[in-house]
Amino acid sequence: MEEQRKIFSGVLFVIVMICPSGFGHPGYRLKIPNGLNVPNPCFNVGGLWNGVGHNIEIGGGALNPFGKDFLDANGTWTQELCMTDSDSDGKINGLELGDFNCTWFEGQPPMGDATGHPGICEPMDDPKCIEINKDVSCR
Ligand SMILES: [Ca+2]
Repeated sequence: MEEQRKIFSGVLFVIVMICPSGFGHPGYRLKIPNGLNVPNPCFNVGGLWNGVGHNIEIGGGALNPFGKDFLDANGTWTQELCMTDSDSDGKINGLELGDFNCTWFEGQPPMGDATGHPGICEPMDDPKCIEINKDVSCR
């Protein structure tokens, strides 16, 4: 039993070491304005949404529309990505992430605070958002 526990711990350690992904890609979050401070749009949850490009808060799994657009932009905050409304809620990504003039670049403080989530249509109970957010998990 003790031996099994040691083997399990060892396997778990290896998995954790070789799979650093899944927790909101800290490196990617520094490549977008306010990437570490994107509000969680789920009602009655609060806090931050760390997996900014993903459908679940902790990241990993499927990409949300912003994650797909970010990938298409080769993981770079471009003028085009800033001007895009990835989640189709009527607010461009730059507005949601506090880069109101689309002038931010990596390493700079953003112009303002993030006002929304660029990959999740808000408000979430808006009829137009329900279909767009069908893969989003608020658990
Ligand atoms: Ca939007």
